[in-house]
Amino acid sequence: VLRALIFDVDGTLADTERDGHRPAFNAAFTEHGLDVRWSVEEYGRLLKITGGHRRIAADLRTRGMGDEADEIAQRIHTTKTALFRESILAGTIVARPGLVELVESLTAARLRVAIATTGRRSWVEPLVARLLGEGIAEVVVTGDDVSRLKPDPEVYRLALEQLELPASQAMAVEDSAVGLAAATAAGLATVVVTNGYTVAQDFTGAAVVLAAFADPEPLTAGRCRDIHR
Ligand code: XBP
Ligand code: MG
Repeated sequence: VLRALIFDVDGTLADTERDGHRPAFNAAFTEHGLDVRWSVEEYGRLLKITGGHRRIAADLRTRGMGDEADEIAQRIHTTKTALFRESILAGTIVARPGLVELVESLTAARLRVAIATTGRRSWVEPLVARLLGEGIAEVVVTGDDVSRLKPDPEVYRLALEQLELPASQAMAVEDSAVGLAAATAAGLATVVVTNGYTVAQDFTGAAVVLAAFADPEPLTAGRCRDIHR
């Protein structure tokens, strides 16, 4: 039986990569006096590297920076995290269409809701509270809580542990191939809801691949149970 849905955040709850992270990374580069600007195309490629700090460090290394890349990346990422948190508190990030209705359907059907993301807790918590409602996600596991980021399954294993459920009683909701790999390695069936950045990726092994939460028919608790069976 299905007891819980574990949601990814970036690209799944909202189009955060497009509307929030990329502009915040670019603003942080400027603030630190670096002549780096990630285009949509370039950022799409860089998304394979999970974790903002690792993403910056990898890019700085391809620009010829050596040992100092990690430390500079850390500083830029601290600025980026603060900027992104501010934009969340200002209300600039909105839920993907159909997400709020899905979550309402889940809580009405007494299905539990959890979060498993590689993002940082300082912005994840206010964003999740804002999009889903305060206290709706009973478990929130972030990049601060694990030592290995997706595609490693650690974040999903920790979420299951905190839910006190076996993988067979939960399902993941993801937007990317990296996230699908993490959830699958934790033993979870996975619903993939693609977005502009991920639509062309390979989702072999997903329980179902959808282009939207609400289109052509709404994803509901009942449909989640059918997919899980
Ligand atoms: C998202 C990430 C994160 C964000 C940036 O992956 O990899 O690193 O892009 O957030 P997923 P931070 O959707 O699989 O969780 O800067 O806080 O890392
Ligand atoms: Mg994602």
